[in-house]
Amino acid sequence: MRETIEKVKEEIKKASISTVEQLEEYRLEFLSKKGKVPALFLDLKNVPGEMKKEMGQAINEVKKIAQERFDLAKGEVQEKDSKEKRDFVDPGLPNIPGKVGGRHPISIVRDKMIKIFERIGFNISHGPEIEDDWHNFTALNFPPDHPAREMQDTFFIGRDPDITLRTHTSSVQVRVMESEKPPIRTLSPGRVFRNEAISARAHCIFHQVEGLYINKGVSFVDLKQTLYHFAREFFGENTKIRLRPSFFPFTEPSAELDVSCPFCKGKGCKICKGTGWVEIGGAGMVDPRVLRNCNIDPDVYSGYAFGMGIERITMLKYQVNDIRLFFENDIRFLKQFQREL
Ligand code: FA5
Repeated sequence: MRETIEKVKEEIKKASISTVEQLEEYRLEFLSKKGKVPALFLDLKNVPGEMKKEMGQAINEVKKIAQERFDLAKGEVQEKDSKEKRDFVDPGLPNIPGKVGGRHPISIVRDKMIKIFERIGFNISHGPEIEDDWHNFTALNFPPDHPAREMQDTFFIGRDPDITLRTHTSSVQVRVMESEKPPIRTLSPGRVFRNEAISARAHCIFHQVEGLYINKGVSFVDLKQTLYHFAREFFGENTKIRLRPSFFPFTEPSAELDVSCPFCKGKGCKICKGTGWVEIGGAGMVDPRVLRNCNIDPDVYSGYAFGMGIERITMLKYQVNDIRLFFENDIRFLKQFQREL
């Protein structure tokens, strides 16, 4: 009997249990009702009375070892098995369609605008978003302390009143005129900043597209024709434009640019507040003082400039009723433009 007990004990120790199947084989061989450990208990009845106690203890010891070995192996095997299941990749499974990002509506509209102007000979120029007073105001004929500066509430960088975040892309006009000789025909898209209360129609960060054409004999007719061309290309061929007299220190004469409402086709609706027209920007003939500030002789050259708000144009194009949606990056909003190019 003693030998049998020792033999079973050895077998228990040597049994290899590294898979779920081996664990089950082990359980059947040693612990199940017909297993080797319960069999030892059955054999106990054949042991002479005086040996029973000692043999009983030895068998209980084997049972304890067998159970401990089983519990330990069970933990290890189950952990290994679930890791294998987790790591398993079935190469035959169908592909999960990946999520592809789309372009932001402001970028889509900016690029549409660029394409329209590039086709009629405009090149693209850029300037810094952090500007000095000269390029943002003074060269553009805003005299120091002139109330016109308050038209565009300014963010200053630190305490230096000379360094600002540009309030409009007209600052790029100045940079281009300072560095290039006419003829100049350039478009400057970019981000601008104004210390304004945020509402559904206005933001403190927005985008503009500036246009500038300087040459000999440029007139208001050229300006009007260019804006008309843009409006028809962008909003559709039946679009009309309207230039309302206005004031900008850097253009003379100056005008606000309206397009016929793309929704009601000029009949009057909620979007255009019943007027049939919506404003998209400002424009005018470059003031001779601005040309002189940039070393261009106003007796030889003349030019026009215009500046349009990209957010406002995008809102009209896609019927977006709140400008804040462009900055919130809500995926449900942005997804709607995914198929646009
Ligand atoms: C200007 O910024 C002039 N620099 C435009 C210009 C350029 C006139 C060249 C003449 C010659 P204005 O402040 O009106 O003008 O802004 C132009 C356009 O920017 C507006 O028509 C509007 O479409 C947009 N815009 C202005 N303020 C905001 C704002 N807070 N949020 C969103 N869009 C705005």
